[in-house]
Amino acid sequence: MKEHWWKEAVVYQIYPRSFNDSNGDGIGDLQGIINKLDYLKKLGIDVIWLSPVYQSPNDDNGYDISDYYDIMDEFGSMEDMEKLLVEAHQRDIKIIMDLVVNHTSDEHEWFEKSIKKIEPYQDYYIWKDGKKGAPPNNWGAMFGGSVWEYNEERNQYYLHLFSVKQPDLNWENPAVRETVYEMMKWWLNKGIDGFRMDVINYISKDQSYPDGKKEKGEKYGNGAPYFINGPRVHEFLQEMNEIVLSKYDIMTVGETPGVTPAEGLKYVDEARNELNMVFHFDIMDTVDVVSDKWEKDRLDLFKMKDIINKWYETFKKQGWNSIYLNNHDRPRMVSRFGDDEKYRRESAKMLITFNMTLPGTPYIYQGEEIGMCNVQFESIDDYRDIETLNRYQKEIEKGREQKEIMEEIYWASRDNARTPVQWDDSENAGFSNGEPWIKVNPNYKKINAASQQEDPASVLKYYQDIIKLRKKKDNKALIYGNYQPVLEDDKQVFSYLRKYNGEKIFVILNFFGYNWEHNLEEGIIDYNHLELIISNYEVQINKKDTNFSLRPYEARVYRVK
Ligand code: TEU
Ligand code: CA
Repeated sequence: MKEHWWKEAVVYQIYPRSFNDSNGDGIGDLQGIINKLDYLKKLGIDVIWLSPVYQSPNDDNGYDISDYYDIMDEFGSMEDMEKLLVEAHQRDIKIIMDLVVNHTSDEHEWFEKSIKKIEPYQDYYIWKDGKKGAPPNNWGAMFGGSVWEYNEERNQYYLHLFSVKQPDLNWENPAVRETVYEMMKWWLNKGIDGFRMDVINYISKDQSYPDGKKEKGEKYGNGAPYFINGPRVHEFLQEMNEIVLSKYDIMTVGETPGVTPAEGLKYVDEARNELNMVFHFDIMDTVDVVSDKWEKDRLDLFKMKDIINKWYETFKKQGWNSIYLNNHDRPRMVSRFGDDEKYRRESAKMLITFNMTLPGTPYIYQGEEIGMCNVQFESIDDYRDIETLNRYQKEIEKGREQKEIMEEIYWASRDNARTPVQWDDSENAGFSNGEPWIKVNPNYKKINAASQQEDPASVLKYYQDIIKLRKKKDNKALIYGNYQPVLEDDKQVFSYLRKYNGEKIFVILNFFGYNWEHNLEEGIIDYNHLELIISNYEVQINKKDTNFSLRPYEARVYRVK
């Protein structure tokens, strides 16, 4: 297997608005990130993925960009950005930026000129005539309503897969692609180390724009089959790779909702020259009822094992995966896959052990390293996320009980991940001296970075240790090793071997809040030659004891000698 720095890296995602506020306006900013670089260095991460910091009216917190060449006023200036790059690089931390080019903001100059048909912008977006006063087709948008918005001035409809303020760029137009590539080069020449590409598998649309299938009782049809992995997406990415990506030593990760392993491989197959890795959503979906993220499902470990197997088997020859258990769009990992009350510490540590020992590049989302949890605000007025607010409105209009809707929001709202990082137990969790743009999780007195820094039993300390462990030279099996499932038929325990050049590592994880006992069969694993290298519990191994037992959410990693 080819070795690359981005395969060995541990990535840390920063959602700048909620990370650290340096000037007391209640909004996280670039200087705030600079102030925490030493903390991140101590944590041991190699790469920061910076969610969008470009100029934006913030309809979708920066995922609606109005100027790719400028920094959002609230976050600071281009000088701050340059300083962040220098300061990070001095500490051997790389920075990848979010590339949001499926759409722009409707306040982008390109869109304003496109409305007026000013060249070369006339066909920068997807404009269509209505059908007898109705939109061009029946597709529903991700954040509610139709994907088509009528513009009076141009007397046409424009397509927006997300909010009305996020018009989709027309990738069929070569001038659009050229402009995007230019912009990417501009940032790479500034010294950034790569891109996370927002919904990059949505950029090519089926040019016939057929109606989508409608579920019973739904007002809109499903357009996804006509824009997910669309007809020209690989052609576009190969072009981007040839013109831009291949010219730099960078890392690229594409966000690709709805891809299967076979489709995913097309994006990352080394022979095809597109991207280094993608984010798939299969692991996320294990605890949601498929196709409806608002509905909770019980964790089925067989499903999870199956997913890990399939992606590994499909990718092992010439692909590379990325592993994450939460991000700015998904609720907190410990609340979703673990137990955020009784076993918060244990389950947070078990889950990061999983994340750090599976094949693929691991991603940590800010605050995860201290075991931050989901939040439950009593009033909808305390929520900020456009998806959550639109959804609430829509369900209220349907006549549903408010309490029921709030329960779903507690489970699935993106704001679960967007409350400010809990730095210490002072007011506003040390995030800001002013009033934060979104309320702090009230549990910050108990859960915060300061109190964990010195505590040997803390979640934070465990993260520091396991990152160190993953990067030790004699643990290369954790990075390049093959993956071999163990105890496949067990519904409570997730276990596997990683092997590389004679090194062998054995991982065993109890995914539930009760004990597990088992006789490890001879042959699967030679327990006389196990050397424990990390665990979230104090472990005493009786060498002769073949009866293996694990406590709630217990995680153990062994070197097999
Ligand atoms: O998310 C795209 C995406 O996959 C959405 O369907 C996502 O699951 C959404 O959050 C619904 O819950 C990306 C960004 O990560 C997200 O923050 C943006 O809002 C979106 O694109 C539009 O840019
Ligand atoms: Ca600020």
